[in-house]
Amino acid sequence: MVDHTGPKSIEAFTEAQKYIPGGVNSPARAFGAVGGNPPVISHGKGAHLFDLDGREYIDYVCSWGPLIFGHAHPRVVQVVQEACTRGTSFGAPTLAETALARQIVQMVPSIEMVRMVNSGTEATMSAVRLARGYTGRDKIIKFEGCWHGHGDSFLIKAGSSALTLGAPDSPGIPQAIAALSITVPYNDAGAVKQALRQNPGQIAAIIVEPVAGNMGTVPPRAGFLEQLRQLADQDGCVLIFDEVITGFRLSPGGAQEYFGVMPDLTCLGKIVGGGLPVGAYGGKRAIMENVSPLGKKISQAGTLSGNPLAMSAGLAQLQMLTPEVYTRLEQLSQQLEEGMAANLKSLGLRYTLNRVGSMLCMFFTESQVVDYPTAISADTGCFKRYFWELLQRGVYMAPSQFECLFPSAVHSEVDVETTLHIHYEALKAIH
Ligand code: KE4
Repeated sequence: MVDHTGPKSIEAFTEAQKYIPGGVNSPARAFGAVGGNPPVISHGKGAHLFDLDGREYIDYVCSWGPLIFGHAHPRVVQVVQEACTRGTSFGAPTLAETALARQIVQMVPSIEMVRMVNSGTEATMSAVRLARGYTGRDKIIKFEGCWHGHGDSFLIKAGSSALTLGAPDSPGIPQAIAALSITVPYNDAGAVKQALRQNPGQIAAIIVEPVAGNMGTVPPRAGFLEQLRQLADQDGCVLIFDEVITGFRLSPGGAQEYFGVMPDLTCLGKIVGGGLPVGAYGGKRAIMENVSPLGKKISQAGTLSGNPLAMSAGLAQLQMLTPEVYTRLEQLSQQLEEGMAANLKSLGLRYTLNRVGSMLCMFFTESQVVDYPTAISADTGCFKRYFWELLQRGVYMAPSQFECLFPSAVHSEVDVETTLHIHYEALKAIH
């Protein structure tokens, strides 16, 4: 693999590594899975990114999902600039946080009350603590291949058999905490039923990505989400939808509106912040009214939670999400999927393409990808070569086989046509 990254990026990344572990503030950006040096970005505009060496890319990472209207959208820039002039943070109530909370409650069908935090990780950590405090139970059920951020309870891999209690998936996670997380296969409601039966009255919550976006794109099987709803009702545990990716992306009301299945709690991030640091968790009033300072006073706090700049960016972005935007997103995403399928066919390749709305992923495997084992059957060596062929031709996607492509509402027809041409050339170059 030849490292095509320009000299200014390499110099800057080398400097970054002197002060920041791995030169990055999140390991996903370190290019570990694809090798080489990441381009260091100078700026973005619309659907395009520009690196320090002046190279231009069509961007399908879009900051890992938040930028559904692309980079530096004029409306978002304007409201943040205006908010800045009134002060950047107060640590006191402001109209901006009520406005965003109201917008979320109006858009996300199951959310009656919502609390702002600063990241998706904070949202999922807080939602699990709330479920534990509300039910008085300690264990959680999560799914193999789903990512809920870096909270201790989530960095747990499936035990020896899928139903045994978890083992830490990172140093620094005490076994005592790992033992409280049960990891089962995605799309396997039977395994959930068995785990609930083996832990009667002990499960506080089932937490799931309603469409998995962290093992590539993996849709829920027909009926899977409905079965989780039934099982949670029968058991009395809390059903948490981690909609950090799917929220506001699949529809104004996220996956829960798209599939018509209502969780008890929802975790949000990414799009809700308009590119600034925002997470949120919300749901049934009866549950949320136990978040400190109310009811059982279940703790969650944060100096910059509800920050007025972030609130203004998030509100501006959500208010632009009209039905026409989703029509356009669907058109662009369908065009991408169909074009990629046509390229595969003309090259005699049979790789798997999964798509739900504007979340899509091409897996370097011919198997159907329905869960973690089938996702990791993909040839990551092939992906690595494909990734660099795309990047050097000007298409910027996540440096991992196990992420999604995120088209935005501002990708143009020309962007899509150019992408499909480059997709064809990249596949041809590696076969
Ligand atoms: P953050 O703490 O990164 O804002 O959100 C954590 C999180 C929670 N839930 C889901 C479904 C998520 O996808 C994420 C974060 N996603 C990753 C990659 N898909 C962000 C990239 C990164 O970690 O840098």
